[in-house]
Order: sequence, then C-alpha cells, then structure tokens
Amino acid sequence: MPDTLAHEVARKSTETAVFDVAVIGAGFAGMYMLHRLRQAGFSVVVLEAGSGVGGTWYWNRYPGARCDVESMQYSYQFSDELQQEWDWSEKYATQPEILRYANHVADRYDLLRDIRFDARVTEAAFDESTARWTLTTQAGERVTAAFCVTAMGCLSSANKPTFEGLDSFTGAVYHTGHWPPEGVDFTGQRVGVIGTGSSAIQAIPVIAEQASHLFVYQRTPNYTIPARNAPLDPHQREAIKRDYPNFRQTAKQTFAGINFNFNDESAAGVDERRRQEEYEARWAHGGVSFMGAFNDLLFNADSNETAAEFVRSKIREIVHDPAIAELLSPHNVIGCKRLCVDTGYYATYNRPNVTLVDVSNEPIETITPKGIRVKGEKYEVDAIVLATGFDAMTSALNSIDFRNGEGNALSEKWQEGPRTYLGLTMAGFPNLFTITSPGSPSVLTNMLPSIEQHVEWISDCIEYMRNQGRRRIEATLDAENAWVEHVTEVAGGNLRSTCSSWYVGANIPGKPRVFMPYIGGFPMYIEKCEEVVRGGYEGFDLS
Ligand code: N01
Repeated sequence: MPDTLAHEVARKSTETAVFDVAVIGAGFAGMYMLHRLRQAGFSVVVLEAGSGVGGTWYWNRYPGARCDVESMQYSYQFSDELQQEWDWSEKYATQPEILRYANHVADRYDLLRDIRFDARVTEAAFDESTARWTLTTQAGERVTAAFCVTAMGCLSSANKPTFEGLDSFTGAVYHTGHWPPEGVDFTGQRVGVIGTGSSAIQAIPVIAEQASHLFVYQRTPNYTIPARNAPLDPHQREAIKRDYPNFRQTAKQTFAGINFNFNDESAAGVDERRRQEEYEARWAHGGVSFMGAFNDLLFNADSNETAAEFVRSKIREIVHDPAIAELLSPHNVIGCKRLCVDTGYYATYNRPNVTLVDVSNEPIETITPKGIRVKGEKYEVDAIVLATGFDAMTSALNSIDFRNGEGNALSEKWQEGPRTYLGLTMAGFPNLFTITSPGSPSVLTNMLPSIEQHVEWISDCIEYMRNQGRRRIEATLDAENAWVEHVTEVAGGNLRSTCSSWYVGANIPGKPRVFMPYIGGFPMYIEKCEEVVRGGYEGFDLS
C-alpha cells in the first residue's frame, strides 16, 4: 500500500490519486482520524480548505477567542505521552495556544505529509461498480478512496446575513469565524459589532479596550457566566496529570463528557436560600458548570427561571445604567441557547466608549458607505465585525456536492432536515462516515472526547471491514429512521429544544427546524454505538 502523499496526490487535474480513505478537514477530528487510520495500515489523504491544521481554531482568531471548556479537558486523550508532555498555561486556553497545540500534535505524529492544504472539496461521488468515492477539489484535483470521512466541524460554515448596502461600506468588514491570520488592531477606530453570541461576548471586551468607540448591535441578549480565567496552578495541573486516566473516565460518564461538579438536587425541591447559595457559588467559580447547579434546570421551566433570574440580578448589579441592564437581560430559557462564558462582558457596557444599539424590534436598516443605520439613526464606523455565527451542523456537508451511486444528492436527502444513523453514517450513502454530525452528541458535549469516540468507532469499523473482506457498508433506512425518531423524541423532553437557537437551525432563514444534536447524553450514546458493534454492526448492510 503506498504511503506517502508525494507518490499519491495527482498534481494535475487529469490524474486521480488512489487511497484507502479520504478525510475532509484537518481540525482535531481529521488529524486524529489520519493518525489512527495510518496506525492501522491504511493509506490516507486529508483534504483541508485552510492553509494549516486546527479547524475551528485555525479560522476563529477574533480578539478574545478562547475555549469555554477548561484546557485540562479540551485536549486529546488517546496518548498518555501526549497528554503528559503538553502543559496548558491557563484555566481556559486562548485560540493561539490551542492552535499551537494542534500544530504540536501534527508535528509529533508527522501528520503534515498526508495533508493537502488549500484543497477545498467541492464534489464527492460514489461509484457502485468500484465501491469507491471520488473527491474533487476546487482546483480540480481528484482523489479516489474506498471510504470517505468528513471531519468538517459543526460550526465551520460562517453565517453572513445579507445586510443591504454592505458592499458599499468603505471600511473593513470582518467575520469572527474567518478572522485574518495576521490579526486586526482596532486602536483608535470606531467599530460596529453585529451580534451578541459567544464569539461577540468574548470579542467585545477586548475590542472595547482598543477602539475609540464601539457600537454593539444586539438583536437578542444572551446569558453569560464569568469565566474566572486564571493561570493554571502548576500543582493542580500536575495533580490532574497524575490522575489523568480516572479524570478522563469520570468525564466520559457525565452527560456532556465534561468533568464538573454536578449537583443532583432539584431547584424545585429546595428553598430560595439554598438556591441562591448554589447559584452564588457557581457564579463565583465561573464557567458553564453554572448549569450543573441543579438537576432540573433544563427540564422544569420554573426551576430554569430561578437560574435565569439570578443571572439577570447579576446584570443589574454590574451594569450601572438600569436601561442598559434591562436591554442586556435575556428573558428566555437559560441554557436553551448555548450558555456563554466571558471575561468582563457586562461591565464593558459601563465604559464611556461603548454604546449598545437595540435592533430587536427593528432590524439594521442599511449599511452605508460610512457606517450602519438603525431606526433612521446613522452610526459612523471604520470597521464592522460580523459576529453573526454559523450555519451550523449541516452547511459544511451540504456545501459539498455529495452524490451516491444513483446520482442522488445528500443535500436533497437533507432537504427537510438532517437524517443520519448515529450521526456517523447515512442510508443511501455507502462508505461515507461523518464525524460529529447531526444525530450525535457533538456540540452538546466536550468536542474532543466526542471526536475521539467517533474516530475510534469509524477506524474500528473500517478495520473490521478489511478483516472480514467486506468492501461496502451502508446504514439501513430502518435503522436511520429509528435513530432519527429517537433523537427527536429525547429532544422533545428537554427545554433546549424550545427556543430559536442554531441547535434547531433557527438562525438561518428557511432552514428546516430540527433539533440537530443528540441530547440523550454522552454515556447513553457511547453505549448505543458499542451495542451496534456487539451486534455485528447492527443496522448496517455489509457486502
Ligand atoms: O454565533 P451565535 P457565535 N442582525 O449564533 C446575531 C461556539 N463558540 O459565533 O440571537 C442582527 O451564537 C444573533 O442574534 P439572534 C458556541 O457553540 C464557542 O457567537 O439570532 N444580529 C446572535 O446574537 C456558540 O454557540 C466559543 O437574534 C444578527 C449572533 O449574531 C457557537 O460557536 C466561542 C443577525 C450570532 O450568535 C456560535 O457562536 C465562540 C442579523 N441579521 C463560539 N444575524 C467558546 O468555546 C445574526 N445575528 C467560548
């Protein structure tokens, strides 16, 4: 089996290079997929649209970008040497530090030789006669592989709403998800940030310190909990490292695959004093573990409201102007949209150089050559930051013209919403695997362990195929339908499915409203995947 890219990749569009597996994307999922498959003796090529590894951490370089999962948990665990040799510097790692980690992994495992950068895949077609996929890139390069694995991330396709007049704007326009690698210095500039989701909430306090004036255009306020970020105490870091296997194992047994203190009392079952005590402790600790304060916060609307009101009371405490505090106060279910984690977000609105512009009732009217007009009022700005999020979970896959052997498109199959078996495969699309796709816990969990679980499942499956002398695997329609039904049913019992979030595609006009990730929890999901394997790949046709 040839093993180096130099021998393999067609340099001319007329040639087609041949591999066992083609992986799309070189973020954490694609990198580990490559490593694992190569270890198993397969020839692999990774096609990556960007010019470097890191995926989300390659593209999202906006000021203040950090991971909201603690650094000691947001890393690979497949190699003990790797997790022992790397030292995170802060409780929450910055984007540059995570990108350095991704590059360290790429170097350590010599991954770059099998990754093609600046290779955006545009088409992928399955040929039934050979049972192989052929992938074509924007530049016209072609590779063929027995299996295709997508590792394109859940939040990788930027949402750029069409604001009237945007093209006429004479200043710079940035999207948080496509930040220039060289960075942007806003010193002395008037800046307009559109959006107040996780990305904006991290970027706004940093931009406010540089800009001469910052205007924030808010359509819907979000709940955010202080990160309480700090340098990692070396003793604590070493203590976790000494116990890493147990630490990781405990995390895997939690709903979100994250090791944090979950309180198994219900908010409805305790008195006001006890609730306040718990919320205060969680607010002081910081981060997303706030939602672990009580076990019914995502199941009982009244309980949820006690947590929501607690955060609103904090906003009123922090923000000096009561009218601004009220505008910043969300009134929907807390945790329904992804909870944000910040450093100094609410206090930023006390700065004299920051103006909050409410666009909840009347949308941004137009972008002019010199700025942004809202309700007839003109805001002159030098730069616009679109912190408008992503067309989540489906758009990256739909951006590639996937065609099965009958010439049917994946985008047609998903017209009414995504349908998968375990978020890993799709009926009608043989030999195609998707990492952290709709129907898997993905974005509701710590992505790293979720990615590792998917990669290992896919790699084991491909090895099994080889060992059994099988060449074609396809999820049955029955198995897929049953899984989609189960995913929908569990979502229905959770308050998270009740609001207009990107989880349900509500941020993209016309997108079918479907709760996309699997909300049954990481342990239940792992058990189901393992059960399928124990059953000889139950729910699949192998031939
Ligand atoms: O995107 P978002 P994001 N006019 O969709 C507004 C992960 N992440 O990039 O809510 C005006 O949350 C939109 O308003 P509304 C994390 O999973 C993680 O911030 O639709 N405003 C909203 O305020 C997160 O959930 C980390 O009314 C418009 C904002 O733009 C996910 O990425 C950090 C508009 C978009 O918010 C996405 O976060 C960052 C319009 N036409 C991100 N269109 C960490 O790990 C949209 N908006 C910490």
